[in-house]
Amino acid sequence: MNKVTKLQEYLFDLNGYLIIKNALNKKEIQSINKILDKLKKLKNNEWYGYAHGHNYGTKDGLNVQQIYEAGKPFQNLIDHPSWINHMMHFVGGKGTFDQHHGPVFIDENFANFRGPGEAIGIHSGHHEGLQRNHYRYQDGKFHCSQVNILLALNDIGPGDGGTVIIPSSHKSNIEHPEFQKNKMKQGKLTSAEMMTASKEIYLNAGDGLLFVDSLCHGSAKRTNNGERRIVVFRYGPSWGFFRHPYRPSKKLLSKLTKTQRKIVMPHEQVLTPSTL
Ligand SMILES: O=C(O)CCC(=O)C(=O)O
Ligand SMILES: [Fe+2]
Repeated sequence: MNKVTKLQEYLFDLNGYLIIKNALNKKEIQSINKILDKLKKLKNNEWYGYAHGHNYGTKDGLNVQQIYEAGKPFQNLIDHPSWINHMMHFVGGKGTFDQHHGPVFIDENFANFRGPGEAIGIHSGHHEGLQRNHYRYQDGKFHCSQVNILLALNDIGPGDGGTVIIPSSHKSNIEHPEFQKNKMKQGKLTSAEMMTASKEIYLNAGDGLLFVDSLCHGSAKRTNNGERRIVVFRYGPSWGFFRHPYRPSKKLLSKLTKTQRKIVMPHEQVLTPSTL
């Protein structure tokens, strides 16, 4: 399992993100892409087993929610050795209440396909003060509410619609003046890549962008032909709850290791017998 280095701790605190090179090896990328070749045919609101085609109604491409239901290559991502230690470290709470029912919890996991002309508008930032995605460091420990791993399944370079971040905005107190919320609402996206101080992240297939969700981020508009493929897993404390009304299926739960089960469903329901 990859350990968190002192330099990674420093950079994550400073910038709000890290890049994990070769988080997935060639074999893993291949087996994931083989399944994604089938899933890309899904339409919004169509099911593939327990995985669900989904879209926010903007031009941000197709999401396949509950991607951990789509086969073993995705199940393996739940506690993948390239980043699981980082998630436990940055979500924090080790040995406390926060980890009473499990090391961390995945509240959303999906694949995303994005084609020409598509992008996701810029969102988040510390100025919003949201509990769900906040960044906190106190007394030598991290306590983040949501840390994401965004995995590139093909190379993401200029024109491919890469993720755009505003480094260090997980600590910013002021909304970016170029953040045009109203335009976003109208479906006219602020071009994240045009914003002052933004950085477009280029990744090779298999690299992972690990970031605290309060970092202001979005993506560049894809101008190249073809598609961008990513998978995102979001981790938070075990007491968190699912973002969407999806739950892991019994079939999936029966296949997972004990640790994986706790990460996708920290509690097994306790049924109190009736005393009547
Ligand atoms: O599609 C992207 O590059 C960004 C995805 C995103 O906003 C997220 O994972 O929170
Ligand atoms: Fe996001």
